[in-house]
Amino acid sequence: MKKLNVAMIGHRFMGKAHSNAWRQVGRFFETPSEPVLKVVCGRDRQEVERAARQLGWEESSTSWQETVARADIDVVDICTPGDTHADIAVAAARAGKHVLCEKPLANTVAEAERMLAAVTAAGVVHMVCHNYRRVPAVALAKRLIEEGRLGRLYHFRGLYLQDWIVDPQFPRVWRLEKAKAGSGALGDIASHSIDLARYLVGEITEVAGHLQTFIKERPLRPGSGELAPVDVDDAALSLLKFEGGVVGTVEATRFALGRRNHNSFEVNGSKGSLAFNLERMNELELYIEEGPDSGFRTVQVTDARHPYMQGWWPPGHIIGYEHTFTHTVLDFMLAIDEGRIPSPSFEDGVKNQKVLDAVERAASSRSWERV
Ligand code: SOE
Repeated sequence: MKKLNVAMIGHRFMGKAHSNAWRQVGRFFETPSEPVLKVVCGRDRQEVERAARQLGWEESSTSWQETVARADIDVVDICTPGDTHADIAVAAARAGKHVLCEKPLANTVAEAERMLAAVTAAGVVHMVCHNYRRVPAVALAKRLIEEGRLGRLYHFRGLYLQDWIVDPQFPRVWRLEKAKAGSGALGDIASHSIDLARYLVGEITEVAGHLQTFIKERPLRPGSGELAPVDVDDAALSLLKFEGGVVGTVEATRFALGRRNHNSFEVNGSKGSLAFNLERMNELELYIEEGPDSGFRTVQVTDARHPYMQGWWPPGHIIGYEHTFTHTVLDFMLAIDEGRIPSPSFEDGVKNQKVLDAVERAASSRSWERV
């Protein structure tokens, strides 16, 4: 079987998730090639060597520039904070590598457009890792909507709630720095809800928004007395208008105590509704209007006929968060083999970034803004 040599830049939370996906994909799905975890890249030599050992990479490097230029690398997988995505992706594309990039695609619309231009000019395959599209229950929701089972769509309601920074003593990590992360809850988690909204319902044309920062200064390091400013949003609220008259909302916050990773949405149409919550990710709530006693029912999305489930276990044997990354790299590999661009592509990444940008503009103008 031919080999697909992967270089991964970054090795922390997302690096761990992506490494697992590259290692597992060929063991559960028929892949067109065999992924080789060739080299992992990070800034600190000791840490990247440790990561290579633990995550299963053949080699490690402290230079992403040298890594993306290597002749034996086919794919560059970007798992770094947002401020470095554009430079790495552009260099990788220029070197002729296919690029998989963590979300949000970039920190600004201009950077995202620069990345899209580079991958398009180079003719390489590109994809943004919005992994939640590839939860089987979410892919089933898409299938049901496309089949017209919900009828004409009226509403999308997205909630992405976390609580990991409620404590004011939680340090000012990179995700709370605009220069590194671009924005706060908006880019980190509302971007997932916006991607799901675009995937399931269609393009967003206009937004109203509000951004709130509850804790404006935090310890620079755990336990340190030195404070650093928080210049990103802790919570991001938006009203959305879609092409075709659907209306929606997205609320994203890291201050919803008790909600650890509550990524949920509901779609309402003229014939039915569906609802999903990542914390019960093997289930889809489905309501189809069938007369006076119709009610929501829970579909367990674990049968071989459900999206992606043919690769895993017998019905009822549930899957988890990490599987969504395995499905993502599977679809990326199939697209490389077939010479097509998968979704979400960098073009989707640019469109997502434009919605994030419009929410920021709307929050400061206090009025509706066009995307
Ligand atoms: C942290 O807020 C985070 O890991 C996000 O960065 C991910 O994109 C999301 O999937 C889970 O939460």
